[in-house]
Amino acid sequence: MVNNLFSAMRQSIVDGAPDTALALAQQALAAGLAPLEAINSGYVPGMHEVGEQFARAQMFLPDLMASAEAMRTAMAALEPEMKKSGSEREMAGIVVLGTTKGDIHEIGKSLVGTLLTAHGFCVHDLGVDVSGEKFAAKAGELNADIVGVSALLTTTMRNQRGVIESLEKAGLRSQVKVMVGGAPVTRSWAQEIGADGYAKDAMTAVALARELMHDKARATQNLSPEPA
Ligand code: HCB
Repeated sequence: MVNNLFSAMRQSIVDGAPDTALALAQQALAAGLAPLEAINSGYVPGMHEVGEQFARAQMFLPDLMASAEAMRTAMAALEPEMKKSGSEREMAGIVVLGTTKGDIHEIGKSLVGTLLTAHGFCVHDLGVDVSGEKFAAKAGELNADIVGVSALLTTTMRNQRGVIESLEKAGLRSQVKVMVGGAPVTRSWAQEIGADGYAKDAMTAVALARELMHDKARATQNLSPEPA
């Protein structure tokens, strides 16, 4: 039965049908299904299908936009449930998040933000089309622990390197960890540009953010003077 629900969710995204996507999200919540499972097993496969059809010219930009709208509607219904647990926990770290300059894809980045919040991180989402300078300015202002940079286009991936350079210029690189993600991004790309980590999806981003916080804590302990 749950597989039928996932398959209907997937189809609602392919059809670009926000009303159906919303009704299915509400059905999932009423049935006690974990929101992240609905997203990962229902809606995200729909997005992948849409991307493939777009690449084969079987779908066009307006279709892509309708699918994105359906995805946003479903996420808006599921997000409050996902965020609930975060408010009761100790703050896990400060994250500045955004999609890099020239890129307006926001769905994946926002999902990462929602899950980080749900796991106790304090997330400042700068939105989309964000310059390296803006990332660095906000990271400095908030004394951020982590900067998360999303890129969905092969042309905008290189701006992730620009964010790291902006952090270096602002003298913040040693205190701010950088994690990168987005469909075309890989672990080897992350290494090439000098990022501290790569996450393939939102749950991996949470695990990575925790790991980066441990690294930061270890580095601080090693720097603190020996007790007299
Ligand atoms: Co867009 N688009 N798009 N698009 N789009 C892609 C990305 C293509 C791959 C589709 C294709 O051709 N197969 C393609 C890019 C090809 C390439 O560069 N090699 C493409 C193109 C070409 C374009 C335009 C250029 C089309 C045009 O205008 N001709 C244009 C670019 C506009 C711009 O940015 N300047 C464009 C526009 C659009 C919209 C506006 C219609 C819409 C976005 C709407 C919105 O976000 N509000 C859109 C969409 C929806 C897509 C696809 C179909 C889905 C993206 C998505 O939301 N995926 C996408 C196809 C695809 O990616 N397979 C297609 C679902 C989320 C959950 O996954 O990968 O974004 P995610 O995020 C994951 C993961 O990567 C990781 O965690 C997330 C959650 O699990 N993660 C991070 C992401 N960021 C992270 C940061 C971290 O620190 C850590 C982890």
